[in-house]
Amino acid sequence: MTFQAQNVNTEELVALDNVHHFHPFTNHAAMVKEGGARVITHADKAWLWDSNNRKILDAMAGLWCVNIGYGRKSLADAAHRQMLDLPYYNTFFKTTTIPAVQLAEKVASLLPERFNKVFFVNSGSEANDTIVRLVRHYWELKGQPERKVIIARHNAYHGSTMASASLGGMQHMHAQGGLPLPGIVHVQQPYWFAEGGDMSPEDFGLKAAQAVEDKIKEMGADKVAAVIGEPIQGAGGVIIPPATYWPEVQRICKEYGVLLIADEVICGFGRTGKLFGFESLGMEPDIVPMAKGLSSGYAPIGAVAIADHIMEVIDAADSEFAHGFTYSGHPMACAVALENIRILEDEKLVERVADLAPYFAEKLGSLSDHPVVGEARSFGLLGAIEIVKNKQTRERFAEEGRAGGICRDACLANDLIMRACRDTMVLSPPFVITREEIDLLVERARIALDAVYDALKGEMV
Ligand code: PXG
Repeated sequence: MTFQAQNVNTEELVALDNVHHFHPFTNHAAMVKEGGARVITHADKAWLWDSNNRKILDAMAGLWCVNIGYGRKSLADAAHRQMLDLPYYNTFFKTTTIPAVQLAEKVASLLPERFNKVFFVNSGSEANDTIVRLVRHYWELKGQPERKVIIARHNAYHGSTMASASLGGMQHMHAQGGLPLPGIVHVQQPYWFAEGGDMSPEDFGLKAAQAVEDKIKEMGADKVAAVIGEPIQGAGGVIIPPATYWPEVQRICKEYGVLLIADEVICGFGRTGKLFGFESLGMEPDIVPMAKGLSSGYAPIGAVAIADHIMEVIDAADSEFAHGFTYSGHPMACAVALENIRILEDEKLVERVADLAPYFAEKLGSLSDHPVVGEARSFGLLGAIEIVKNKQTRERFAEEGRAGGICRDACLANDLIMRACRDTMVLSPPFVITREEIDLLVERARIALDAVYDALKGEMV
């Protein structure tokens, strides 16, 4: 395959990267000691190439985002055309642009009827920051300014900015920068494999939902603004809640008049086999943040869809929402997102996910017989493999993350990208992955699990 940056001097690039490039979520000293970063040069469909010309199966679709697969020329063409016509103009001060209008209308048309307004941002983090300000502003306008508390879940991921990392339930993130912000509280996650003990998944789902009601009562129902959750937690380890969970949380939110926010940054645009995760999991959200799948990662863009009953309060107050970004509704990013959605629809890629899901589940499930696998689960094209020391008791290996790290490194050595969330391996392949590529993925995953077994079997007695 040809690509623009031919003849890469890998050594020189890596040396410069080590000196000048501060990577996100990276232990730099350790990365440099191990020889530095891998240089990814080009990609096609579900495959990446690095500067040493290794061809790698990307079972993570980048970072859960390149849903339509790499190498789509029409998205590059859409960006090119838009940048020639109008590379930038803002959407503040009563101006708009053609792609921003078209994308707002398109996104609204994909959502249930009650959603007609879309606020544009540049990332999932910005979408969730926007929501913290929006829901508090909404309750102030509604004459209930004391409703400030937002309930989130432990081990959730909602982004990396101050407000979105506060909504997230990652302790190692809260430990840096004095988080969470006041008024953001966390409750038990619906993670049956890790926390369900002897309960049936259905009973455990109800128990985890009860934690939301308990927290509402503890904080005072008149103090709670909203509950936020990913329909399926992604970065937490592809945690698929029991079927009882979201309908019960939904019922509780309705009972106490609390807004429900479905973070669709990973699940949105087809990953669960329906357009949005809330449709698959039985939620009826009032606000929907989205990003990644909106443009399949081809351009940085996110959005927040807001239900009519919230907009009515904002409009009736005749007040300005004092919030926005230079690049809210960026014309190039909107044009790319529109072309991405056209491809999703024309190639019926959401239907393809639904169609592939049973095959993916069956193949992934075939790994459950492996001695270090406690569970292999999936929903749509989201998958997880739980690495354990004891299959019966679900006990983990010592030093959280060590077994996962061994597995991830063994995958890479074998040209497969599968991410480790502590000791849970996670998968989120592009929607264009083929059945043969799923077979290969599972074959390579098994080899990596063998490597974990070889390294740690001495601890399994
Ligand atoms: N919500 C969810 C559900 C996410 O998964 C965000 C919000 C934040 O989006 P931005 O665009 O600000 O990154 C995310 C992002 C990982 C990983 O290691 C996951 C994400 C981002 C980076 C790394 O799994 N999810």
